[in-house]
Amino acid sequence: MIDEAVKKLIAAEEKRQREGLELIPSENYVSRGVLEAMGSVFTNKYSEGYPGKRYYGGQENTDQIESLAIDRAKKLFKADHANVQSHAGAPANEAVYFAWLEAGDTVLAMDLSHGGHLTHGAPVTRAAHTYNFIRYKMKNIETGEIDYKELRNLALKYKPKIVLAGFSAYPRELDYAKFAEIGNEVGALLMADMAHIAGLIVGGVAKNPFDYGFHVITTTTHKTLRGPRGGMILSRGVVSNPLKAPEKTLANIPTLIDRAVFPGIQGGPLEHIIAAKAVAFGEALRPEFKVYAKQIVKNAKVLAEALLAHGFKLITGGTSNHLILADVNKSFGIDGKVVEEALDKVGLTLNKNAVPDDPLPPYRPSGIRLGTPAITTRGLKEKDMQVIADWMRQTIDRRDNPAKLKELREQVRTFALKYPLPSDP
Ligand code: DSN
Repeated sequence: MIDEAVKKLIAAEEKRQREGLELIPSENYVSRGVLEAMGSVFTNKYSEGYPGKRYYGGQENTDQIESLAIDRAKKLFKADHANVQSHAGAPANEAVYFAWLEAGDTVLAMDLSHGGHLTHGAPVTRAAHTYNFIRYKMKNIETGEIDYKELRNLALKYKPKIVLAGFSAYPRELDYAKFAEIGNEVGALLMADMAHIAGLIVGGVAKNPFDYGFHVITTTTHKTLRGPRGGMILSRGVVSNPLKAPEKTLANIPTLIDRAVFPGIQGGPLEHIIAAKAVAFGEALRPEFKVYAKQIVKNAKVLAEALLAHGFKLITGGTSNHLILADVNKSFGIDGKVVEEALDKVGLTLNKNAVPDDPLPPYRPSGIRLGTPAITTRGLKEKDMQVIADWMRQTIDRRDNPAKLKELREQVRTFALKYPLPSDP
């Protein structure tokens, strides 16, 4: 690498990742193979279109790499079709809206403060200016149960064109059969945003919405799936001819989605990222990945129990997946920003997060969100979760004592250094 300034920052970031424990539930550490593919000469290539139907020459290798990623993605999720060109999760969701909706159409999605995602219709997004988002919530934040009765009432009243199941801060499993029943009753497209739990689905520790009749799944590829930063759209149905605008019918979903991604909202695909997706999907197809996914969930359960024992009040009382949401305002009378910043000082990285119907503002919310995908990749097991919970409580209690924070920082560093990064040679 020639640029010394960039080299220095990459080294500093690698050191930060190595010497700390990554608890942000949407982050992970990729393999050497994924990193190498991302840094490959595929970054030099323009390849608008899809394998076999491109707008530029020289596609003999891009066609193969993209087809490989597509085939592996289909196998992983039992999908008929995969579009692996979405640059990230947000444009993947945007593409589905664009594929299926007309301006002003209604989407029924989870409320942001109850675990939904910004791209599920938060008023600040472009989608919210184009489409009409109606929000469902949990009935009971003690158990996390969604209010399915209210969801059905909303569906019958507003006749959404899309019923969207999915979340970025919800620690429980959704009842996809109920979603499907309600969505089918009003003739809606059943869309699942599985960005957080894609790896858990592949690992068999979370349900696959396709098994319940969902039509579309969007996901990121860099969270539990442990691939490069990117997005993907999976669907049921068959691609007819992506160069022609087909009718908006369920059978045409794959074609509509391909056209919505390109030329609808994106230009040239990132073939180096698609190459890295192919590598990650290959890794996820191996039996070891199932072991990894199971361990994520085991670790999360034990971490949740340890946090409860330390006085953290957890939204829904625990977790059934990889993520935990704690109301630190209710637990300790401080906001999530204070906790995030204190934990940063000792090398434990997580994010502040709103809790359901949060009385505090988003930049200083009541909660923190954490999870186990990245630390599980590092090799941490159940016994280590107790240690992390202890450190978290000590850090919160002693946050105004720089000497104690320094001592804790050293403990975390010494501990973290025992666990290599998967990209280490
Ligand atoms: N930013 C992602 C997350 O942290 O959950 C969602 O887009």
